[in-house]
Amino acid sequence: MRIDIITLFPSMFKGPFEESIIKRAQQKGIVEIHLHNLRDFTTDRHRTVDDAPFGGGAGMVMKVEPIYRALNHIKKELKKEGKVILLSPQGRKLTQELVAELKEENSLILICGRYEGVDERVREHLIDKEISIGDYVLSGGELPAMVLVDALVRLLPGAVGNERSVRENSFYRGLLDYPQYTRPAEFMGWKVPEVLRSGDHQKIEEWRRIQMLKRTLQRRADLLEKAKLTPEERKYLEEIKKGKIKNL
Ligand code: 9WO
Repeated sequence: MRIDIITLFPSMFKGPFEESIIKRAQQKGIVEIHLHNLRDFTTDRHRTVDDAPFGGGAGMVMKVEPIYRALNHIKKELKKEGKVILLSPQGRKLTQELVAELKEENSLILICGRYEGVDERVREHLIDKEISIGDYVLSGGELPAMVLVDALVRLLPGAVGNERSVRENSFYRGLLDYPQYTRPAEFMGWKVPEVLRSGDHQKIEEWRRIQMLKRTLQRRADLLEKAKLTPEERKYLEEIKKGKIKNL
């Protein structure tokens, strides 16, 4: 997959993209990430990327022309059309489901906003999707773009060992993780649940399933409405709700 990112701050991406999984995925050729400085697509002497809003008001708005020129430049480099995505608080909420949809694309072009926002004509004419990572005010779309790339790269074949599949699968199905422990078995008198040290893999599997359901019910009951549960899990969930299962 090829990902092009249009930003006023390309160096913000250096740290996160040059470590760990994203770094390795690039080295392996699983993902090709190209950063583009929006300022390089201006034509005036002052390299202007923003201007005052029509109609007045405080703050500045990102101009449409440099974004248009950046997109044209990138599209010439691409063999196939790329999906153009604006990171914005007004977009569709990023979920694991949406990430899984995006991983099917050959090429994505991400636009990071700054200032008070972008000229509406960018939305009207230049983009295919608008994505938000959540409802909070940020300074720009760069961190959201990094979040999207991180979530996406993990799903590309070969980017992560297959060890991830079971647990991320549980998240994908709409459930929270089960509790995890590692050595030592006792620290400061705090013990690891006996069942995990029993070596009984069937019991352990059942315990984890119940923990996932209990946690999701207690902390994120909203997830259960959409969760894909097996008939057995539905039965467990009913028993948990009735208070029949006490093992948390
Ligand atoms: C400004 C504002 C003013 C009044 C009421 C609500 C408001 N929200 C914002 C706002 O979010 N402004 C953006 C901040 C303007 C463009 C730069 N900023 C930004 C945030 N770019 N991208 C994001 C973002 C946030 C979450 N997910 C994806 C992108």
